[in-house]
Amino acid sequence: MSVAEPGEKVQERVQTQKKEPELYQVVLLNDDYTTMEFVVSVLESVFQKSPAEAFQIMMNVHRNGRGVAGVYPWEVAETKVETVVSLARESGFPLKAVAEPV
Ligand code: TYC
Repeated sequence: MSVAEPGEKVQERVQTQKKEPELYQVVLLNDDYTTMEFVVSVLESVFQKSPAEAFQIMMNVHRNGRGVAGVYPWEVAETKVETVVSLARESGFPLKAVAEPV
C-alpha cells in the first residue's frame, strides 16, 4: 500500500463489486391451455391476492402476455416461482412464471 504525498490525489474505491438487486418481480406468462380459474386460484393462494385483484392480474396476463404477480426479495421470489410451476404441473397446466430484477 502506498502513502499519498502532500497534495497528491487519493481516490478510494468504495465498492468495486455491484450488489445484487434487492427486489425481484414474479411475472406470470400467458399460454393457451392454463385455465383462467387456475391462474386466479394461484394468485390468491401463492400471492395472497384478493379474488378481485387476482382476476384483474389474470386478465392483464391474458391480454398482454405477461403480468406482475408480486415483488419480493430474491429467495422469496424464487420460491414462489417454484411453487407456481409445481402446482401447475401437478394439475397438468403449462403455466410459466419467472423472477426478474425490478
Ligand atoms: N390464456 C388463458 C386462457 O385463455 C388464461 C391464462 C391467463 C393463462 C394467465 C395463463 O398466466 C396466464 N385460458
